Amino acid sequence: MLGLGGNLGDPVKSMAAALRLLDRRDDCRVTAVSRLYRTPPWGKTDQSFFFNACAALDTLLDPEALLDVCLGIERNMKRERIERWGPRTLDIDLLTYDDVEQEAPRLELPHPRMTDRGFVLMPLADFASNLIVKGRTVADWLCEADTQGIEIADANRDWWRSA
Ligand code: PH2
Ligand code: MG
Ligand code: MG
Repeated sequence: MLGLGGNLGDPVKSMAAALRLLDRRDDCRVTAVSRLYRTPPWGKTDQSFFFNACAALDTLLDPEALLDVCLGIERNMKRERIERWGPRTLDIDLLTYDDVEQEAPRLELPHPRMTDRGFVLMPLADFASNLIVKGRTVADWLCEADTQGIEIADANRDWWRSA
């Protein structure tokens, strides 16, 4: 599962382009995409609203190789890593990979903060509410998460094919 987000430039266009790039690869296929959400900034709150979405991927790549592909796409979208949790054109996070649990410094799985972020759990619940993460379903985690201010920006699941 992937989480996508951004709040600089045209984040919806960047997220859509990223999903299309992944889907076009021989070794990846996008199998589900959430609705598109507009979300208040989390962590560092003095920045613009974000757009967020999640996607499911079938891939032949192992987690680290998939991470490299995602970082390459972020770079192509001219993401500049200026400050932690700061503004970004495009952020692609690996949330889960099958049942892999690892604490590798480069890539921790499941994503360590996904279970308390409404902007991840809400889109993920669109297509994976029964997925078990750290012992509980996405729907269960979502019940306890702060989802205040999160709005649906596009309810059409195909938003990424044309944006
Ligand atoms: N990403 C962050 C920090 N804060 N807030 C929202 N609403 N959406 C994000 O994707 C996001 C954030 C760091 O990756
Ligand atoms: Mg992130
Ligand atoms: Mg990231």
